[in-house]
Amino acid sequence: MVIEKEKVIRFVDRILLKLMTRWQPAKSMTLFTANELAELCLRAREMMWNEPICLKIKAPITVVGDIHGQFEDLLAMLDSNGWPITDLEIKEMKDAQKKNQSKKSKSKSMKPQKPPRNYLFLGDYVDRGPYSMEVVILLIALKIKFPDRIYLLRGNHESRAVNSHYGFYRELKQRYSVELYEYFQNMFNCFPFTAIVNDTIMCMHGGISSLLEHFDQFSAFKRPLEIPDVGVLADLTWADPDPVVAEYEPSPRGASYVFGSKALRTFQSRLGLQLIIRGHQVVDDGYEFFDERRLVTIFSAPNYCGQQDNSAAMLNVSEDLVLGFFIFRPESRDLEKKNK
Ligand SMILES: [Mn+2]
Repeated sequence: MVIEKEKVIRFVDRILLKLMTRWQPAKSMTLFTANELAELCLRAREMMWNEPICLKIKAPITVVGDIHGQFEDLLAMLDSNGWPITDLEIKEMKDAQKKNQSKKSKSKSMKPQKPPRNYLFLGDYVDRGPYSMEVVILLIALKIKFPDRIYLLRGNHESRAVNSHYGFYRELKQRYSVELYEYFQNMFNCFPFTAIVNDTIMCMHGGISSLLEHFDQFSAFKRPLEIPDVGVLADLTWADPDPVVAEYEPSPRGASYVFGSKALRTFQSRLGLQLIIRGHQVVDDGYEFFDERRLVTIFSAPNYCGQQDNSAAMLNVSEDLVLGFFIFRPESRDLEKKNK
């Protein structure tokens, strides 16, 4: 058992180190085999399946919105806002890999370490951008290594009905195989849908649900599952707030609802919540409040699809629930625009 556990740690470390230190677009097809990626998906699937569908977590936590395959932007944002892994741990991972090649190296501790940041991702890892696969494998490798430092929710794009059309299927088919796409799909079918931070902040990809009256309702859902067309799980992954609506109205997306401030206030008092954090919509500044700060949208793909001029944001929630926004706006793209 101990040997098996060691082997898994080395395996995940190898994948993490490649992504964090050696990945670049030109090398993106030389770093991983289909077998390794399939094994990574299986291990992450087991881990996600063991988590409840509604997570209970504690602040401090950084909440991240849609990434949509923009892997290089994700790396840059983690470099600035802080990784869920310390420099010392990275060094130890590197040393352990060298030991495997029977080289000795002494690890002497360096400067004082910044503590690692804990992360909650709100889904929509895949589709649209060029490197959906790297986004997912980085996040699940971190999850396997540090289950209590990183939490991954499911977005509406982590479903076959959507990602077979908007990029992920094509990316996997071209780069690896349809078989490997199925491993990712089977893993997504086990992801949790929502997280409650310190009993008062509810986080999800899309929005609230008129059908959710008590958190006990989640025990009725059995994974693995596809995202249903209607009901609580469809609302959590698809719904949007709408300032001109009071209660709930059918969504122009053709799935779930849009909800107004009256619906939001009823939902929050029923469940004892003070704030909703969700992603799912592009917002210019990377974050946008709704209804006197009862809800905030976070979007974490800057310059979305190369066509929008939005900043990206990550939301740092402190131990005593103070909100701080990390804003990311790639400078080079500002310059490119100025030059035009
Ligand atoms: Mn979405």
